[in-house]
Amino acid sequence: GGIERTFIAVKPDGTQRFLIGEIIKRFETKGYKLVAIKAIVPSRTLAEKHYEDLKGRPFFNGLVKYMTSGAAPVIAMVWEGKDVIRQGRRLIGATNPLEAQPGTIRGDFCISVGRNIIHGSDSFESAEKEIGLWFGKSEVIEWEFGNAEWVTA
Ligand code: DAT
Ligand code: MG
Repeated sequence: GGIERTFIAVKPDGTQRFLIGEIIKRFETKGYKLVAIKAIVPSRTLAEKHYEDLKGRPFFNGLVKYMTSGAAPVIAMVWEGKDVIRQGRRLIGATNPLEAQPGTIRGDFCISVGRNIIHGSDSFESAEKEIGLWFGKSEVIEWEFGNAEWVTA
C-alpha cells in the first residue's frame, strides 16, 4: 500500500491493436511514474517462467505461443507509485474481459480471455519476481516528478 513498483505489459494483441498509448496514458494520468519500458519478444523460457504458476492449465501452451510469436512485441514496463500493484489491477480489470467493468482497460478494449491485451502483477511477490525476470537493474530508472506535490500530499 505504500510506494511500490509493479510489472505491466502490453501483450502482442494490444500492440497490434494500437493500444500502447492508451494503456500508458491511463497509468500516466492516474499519477504513476514510468521507471522502465522496452519492446521485447520474450523467449519461450522467459514466457514460461513469467507464467510458471499456470503450468499444467489447458491454455498454458497457447498462452506462451501467443506471448512469444513475434507477430508483435510485448511492451514491458515498470510503474511506480502509491499502492500501484493493487490499483494497477483495478485499472486493468478482470481477467475475463466479459467480466471486466466498463472503464477498466480490459472492460473498454477487449472481449476474449485469450486476447486480453495487458498483464499486471497480482501481488508484491509476483511484482518482484516479474520485474527481475523482464528487466536488469540498470534498466529501471529512479527519477522524481517535478510536480510531485500536485500528485501526492
Ligand atoms: P491475469 O492476467 O488477470 O493475472 P491469470 O494470471 O489468471 O490472469 O492468467 C494469466 C493469463 O492467462 C490471462 O491474462 C489470460 C490467460 N488465461 C487465464 N485464464 C484463461 C482461460 N480460462 N482461457 C484462456 N486463457 C486464459
Ligand atoms: Mg496473473
